[in-house]
Amino acid sequence: MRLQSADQRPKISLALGANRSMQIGKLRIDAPAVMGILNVTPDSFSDGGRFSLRDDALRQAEAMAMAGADIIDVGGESTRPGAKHVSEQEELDRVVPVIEAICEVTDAPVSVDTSKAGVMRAAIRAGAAMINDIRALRDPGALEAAAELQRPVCLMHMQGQPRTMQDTPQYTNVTEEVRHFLAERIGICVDAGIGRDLIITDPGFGFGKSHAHNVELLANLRQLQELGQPLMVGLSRKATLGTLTGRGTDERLPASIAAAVIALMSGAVILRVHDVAATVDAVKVTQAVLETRLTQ
Ligand code: 9MG
Repeated sequence: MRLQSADQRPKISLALGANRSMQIGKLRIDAPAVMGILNVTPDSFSDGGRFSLRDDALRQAEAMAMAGADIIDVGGESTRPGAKHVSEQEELDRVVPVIEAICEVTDAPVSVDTSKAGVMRAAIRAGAAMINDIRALRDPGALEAAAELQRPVCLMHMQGQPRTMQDTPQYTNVTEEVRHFLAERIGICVDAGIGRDLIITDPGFGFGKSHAHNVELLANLRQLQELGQPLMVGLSRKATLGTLTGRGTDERLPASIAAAVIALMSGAVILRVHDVAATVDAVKVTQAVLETRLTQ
């Protein structure tokens, strides 16, 4: 049995830029979309070997699709500060079987969270519909691979590298510097042959940003709409929400929902989250208000 992808939510005209629309696999992005996070790393699941890792990941993907996830983001390398480097072969071994298995059971498009050109190519061959790159296609060969694959790609801002990015993040004006970086990357992608209808942007909350930088970026998120590309936001359970609430990672659902609603009200189109069902409800409420505003 194939699982249904997200239910039909009412559509609103979104911040997709002038006359632009975006398609991710079978999903038309004409309403806010919820992207469920699926980390395929041994520390994310019971570590009972490769088959069990794949089966656990598939079960979680099915649960997210049933809960209303529009997209499932599969990643094989942890991006947490201090996380160990993973070889290309190891990343391939983790994500490719999981992507193949998910594509067999659901129509929800799969995104591959990677910076490696070889993993991008193999993931798309396995059925992935989108690339999510925290390095915005800056790693060797990534820009060329994305141009060749012609799939939607999320360009994320990050200052530094995951291992050290939280040591001393520094900006004069964080919103302006993130906007400038993303505008530059969009230009480089367009010059390489990646159409604007394939480009999503993301400010990269928590990636080389202090707590104050994250709060300032969220407060000014609307300014990133000037880029004219769909905006993706990942704040789910992040440290900055822990700083604001004093809560541990597993207790940050209310704060994550608050952040998701603020992001939507500021023009975000894709929310990358752990808690799909709760976020889908929050999207429905927020969307009803945004639509009513638009029609009044
Ligand atoms: C992989 N990953 C972790 N956090 C993320 C975020 O905020 N955005 C995107 N695009 N990817 C992320």
